Amino acid sequence: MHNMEKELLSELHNRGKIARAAILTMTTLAGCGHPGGSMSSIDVLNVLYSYIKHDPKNPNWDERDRVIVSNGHISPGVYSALGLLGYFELDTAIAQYRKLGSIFEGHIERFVPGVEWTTGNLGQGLSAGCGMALASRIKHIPYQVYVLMGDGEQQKGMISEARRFAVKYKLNNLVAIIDYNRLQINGVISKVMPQNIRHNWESDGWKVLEVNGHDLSMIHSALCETANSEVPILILAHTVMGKGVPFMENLEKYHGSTLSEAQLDEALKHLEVPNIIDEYKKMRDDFIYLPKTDKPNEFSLKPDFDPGAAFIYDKETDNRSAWGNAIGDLAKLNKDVKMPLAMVDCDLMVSVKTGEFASLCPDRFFQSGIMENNAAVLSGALSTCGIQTFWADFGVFGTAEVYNNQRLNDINHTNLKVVVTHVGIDVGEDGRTHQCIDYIGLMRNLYGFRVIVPADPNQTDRAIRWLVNQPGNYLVAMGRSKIPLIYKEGKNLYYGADYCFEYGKIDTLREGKDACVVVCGTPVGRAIKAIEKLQQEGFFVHLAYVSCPLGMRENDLSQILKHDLIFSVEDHNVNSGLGTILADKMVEHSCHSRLVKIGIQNYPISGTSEDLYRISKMDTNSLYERFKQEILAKELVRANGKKEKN
Ligand SMILES: Cc1ncc(C[n+]2csc(CCOP(=O)(O)OP(=O)(O)O)c2C)c(N)n1
Repeated sequence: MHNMEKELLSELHNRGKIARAAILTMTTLAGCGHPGGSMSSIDVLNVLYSYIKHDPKNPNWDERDRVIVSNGHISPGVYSALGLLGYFELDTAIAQYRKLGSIFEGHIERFVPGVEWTTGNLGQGLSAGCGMALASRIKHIPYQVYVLMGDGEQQKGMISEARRFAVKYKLNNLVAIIDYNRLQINGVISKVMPQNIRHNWESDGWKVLEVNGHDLSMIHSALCETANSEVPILILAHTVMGKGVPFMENLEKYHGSTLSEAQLDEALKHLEVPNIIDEYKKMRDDFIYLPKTDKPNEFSLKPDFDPGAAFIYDKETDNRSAWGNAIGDLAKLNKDVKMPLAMVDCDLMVSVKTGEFASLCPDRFFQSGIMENNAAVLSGALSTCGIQTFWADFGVFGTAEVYNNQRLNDINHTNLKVVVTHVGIDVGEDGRTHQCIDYIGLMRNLYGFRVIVPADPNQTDRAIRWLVNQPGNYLVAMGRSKIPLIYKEGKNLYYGADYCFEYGKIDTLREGKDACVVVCGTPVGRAIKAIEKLQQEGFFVHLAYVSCPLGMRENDLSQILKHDLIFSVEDHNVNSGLGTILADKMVEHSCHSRLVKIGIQNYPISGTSEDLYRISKMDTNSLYERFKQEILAKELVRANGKKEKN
């Protein structure tokens, strides 16, 4: 038995009252928010923060224990607990809660000192916890990770992914806590969606401790018990929604509704805390909206890897092999560097070419199985802990399957490098579920993600060697097949030994004045052949390769927009890929040229890549014919115009 000292117990008892008063005041003041779960979990939060190793004056201390609050809607509870510890002024949080421009947003944000992970989409916090717990092991910095969740939240399937991952990797520095108040928005959890929480966790291999989540000593004892466990532990904390104010207790309506000012007065009397809402009102009025300075750099990596020497490919191969070779080489060269490289895989190691990395760095290769949502968030979280983290998967699974997880990574300013293969229609005969034709459109929605689509194995090699030293979130996309190497007209490799990757640079593969073809992705080889065929007939077409569709350099773009006939060629959804981005750019630049968007018009069918490009009219011959037809039509219009003038 671990007895809490009397003094601490009484301090925490008192803190519970003040925190509850703060929760109620800030939610009444804002007229919205989630007081019920905040009050059911505040005792757990207060005891937890009194127990862990942390320093409110140095919130980013490397050795601190991490607390992730997965049920981010209980922000009033989190702000109250952290404010009382001196992470910031509690009065400021109360006054500014949910006000435009304040850091004290409706759901907790990583900008708030003491908040480790922005949450709000339920179910994702345990995976982030897995990532941070792994980081402690990789970096040999001993700390504990605690993840608080709601009980309704347990309905999310993704939590079971994280549970299994934690057990597989023996993350005994990870402790989960559930605020078991038995209510969620629409009522009793057993009616909304029955579940056997204890059984679910135990059957996945977790040890479960049950406590009264309002008994401070009991919570403390349970936390002490987690210290030397062989397996990860769940503390199931039986709590009461709205605990501390009798007229609020056990009512689901207080999940998300606030008290009137009169009710607040009554509640504060019960809590024996003075009501100073008028002072807070004034402070709130005085807070003026200032555009929030997003601080991605604060969370950035400062990588300093040896990028090694380029591997030069002079024989046709696939981009994914070039990626696998490059990351293997980087792993070899950077074995003893301070910042580790890590790789996450989802049961596709052979296809996504991470085998060499896995055998070189078995302790930094993590197999998440067919649990992509978990993989996305855990690798995102890992990447925020000073670890250059790569996650390799098929295109559909690394983007569409986990879109919201990537969105959360983006919001959290992670440093994740997602490397996806089998994009576009170059996926073999797997059919439409596996044809990742929408990744550019999806990633374009995520303001911080950058996308790189290398043209050939040589550019892939150089892009990966460049990428290893970049902070921030990137998606690198490549197809499945062997593709032709890109040559200059003089037959030297375009991306040869003297080539360096530059993000945003548009590569001029061929010069010409009759039209401009802009390509992104695997069809580039076919486009080159089509243009060479036209050249033999005396048509000279400019060919630009866009490897960074979301970051095209303005200067390079102007070289494209000066043409009066522009084609976009890509094996992406024609409604959301490169062509659409180009169309936007043309409008922005008042460019009135004709744009012909060649892309994927509908979900394709199963077939070899060659067949699919043919039926999608992106084989060499179809491209040649389309280019020629448009050039001739343009010339005809011009000739007719001249005649009319004469
Ligand atoms: C993925 C996701 N789905 C739905 C919601 C909307 N939502 C917010 S809180 C909540 C209920 C959560 O219940 P519980 O975990 O028991 O929290 P408590 O009511 O105890 O605060 C729901 C459905 C959400 N935030 N995230």
